[in-house]
Amino acid sequence: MKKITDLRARQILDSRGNPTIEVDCVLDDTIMGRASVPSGASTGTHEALELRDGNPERFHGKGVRQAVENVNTVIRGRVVGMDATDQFHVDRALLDLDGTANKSRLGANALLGVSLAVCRAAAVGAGIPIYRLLGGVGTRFTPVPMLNVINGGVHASNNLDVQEYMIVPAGFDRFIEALRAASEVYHTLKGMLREQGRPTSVGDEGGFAPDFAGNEEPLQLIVEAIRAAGYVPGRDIFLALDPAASEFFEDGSYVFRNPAEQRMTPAELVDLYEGWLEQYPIVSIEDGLAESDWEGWELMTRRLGERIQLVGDDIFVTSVERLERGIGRKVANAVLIKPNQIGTVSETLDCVKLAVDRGYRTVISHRSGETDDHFIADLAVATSARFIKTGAPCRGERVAKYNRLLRVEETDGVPYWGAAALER
Ligand code: 2PG
Ligand code: MG
Repeated sequence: MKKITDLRARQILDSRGNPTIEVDCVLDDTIMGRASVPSGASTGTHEALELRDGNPERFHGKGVRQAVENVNTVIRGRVVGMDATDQFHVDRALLDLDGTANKSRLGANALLGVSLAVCRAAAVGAGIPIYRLLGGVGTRFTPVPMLNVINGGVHASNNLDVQEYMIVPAGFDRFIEALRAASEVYHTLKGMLREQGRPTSVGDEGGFAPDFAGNEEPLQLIVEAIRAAGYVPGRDIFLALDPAASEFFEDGSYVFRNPAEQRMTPAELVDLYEGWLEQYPIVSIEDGLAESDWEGWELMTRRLGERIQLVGDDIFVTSVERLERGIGRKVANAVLIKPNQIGTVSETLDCVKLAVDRGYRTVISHRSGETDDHFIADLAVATSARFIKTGAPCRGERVAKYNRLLRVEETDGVPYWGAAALER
């Protein structure tokens, strides 16, 4: 037994310069696990509640003093004395203590900070990495990264309606080679933008964020960059999109504003995606439709679900309940996994398990507001997830996760999913 002897939370800043919560979990007065919590911008309505102070005089209302205090008082009082290696019971205790459906009493940010810190402390105490603690001998693969090289939507101040344009270097034998290719394409793309006299400053997730002539232009440019970097699109490197469609869903229509206002029915937007699939090597679309548009999602899954991966983010919010509903209605064929959408490590693992049991793929994901904590890299390896998306190969908080995977590959020799990740 590794007894939790102390728990301490504090406010730190995330990658956008907003407050977030960091938690230290101490075992037997000697071992410490530290973790911090990310924060979304295009958050789903059904996500667990991120507790913010709402005091306009401090951090424009985004302070997390109350969440910090919740950890340092009521949660500390309950969790100190518990066994850190018993993640399930620690998480149960957190849920009971909160007692609400959406973690609104203590805050999902407070709960997740504790859940993650306990998990890390248990791994440190056991002298094994988190991916071994959570994955055991079942740990089989390192994931294929989906790197967001062009940012739009609410992650940038440019004119793109589509939020994320990702490159997917699946056609390599090792993670280190895949990451190298991604970095080379990223820098080739930067050179092309510079040559065109366009800004190369980056968005929240490290992708470039200039204005574009429409939502299709980035696809053309990325394919060109892949070629110019010496790789073959559709063989070495593929594309993926996260339009984050909940953000442009208005009164039952999908509204693009670039280059001009275009109102589309769900079927028309699916037509548009289908056209893109004909022209570009796109293997995955996340949140192609909005979180509340279940009928639209059914239609999109019928039309595109056999051809590509359709990932539910806002519609599932890492919730077993919502994913179950989606599986029942034949909606999507993959689920995005974000621990802070649900609030504890155990519930995150429950959602992964449901997906795996029912033949849905998993994509482990960062948030647009991040810290240098690389827990999700371990989570991806622990669960042998096919994919991880954690931004561009740029910005410290993004590369922290990719660099963690490099180390895992080097020290443990866990094989790369590679092209097999794209198989049915
Ligand atoms: C998403 C995420 C991460 P955010 O929509 O998938 O890329 O964005 O964290 O802003 O919700
Ligand atoms: Mg998303």
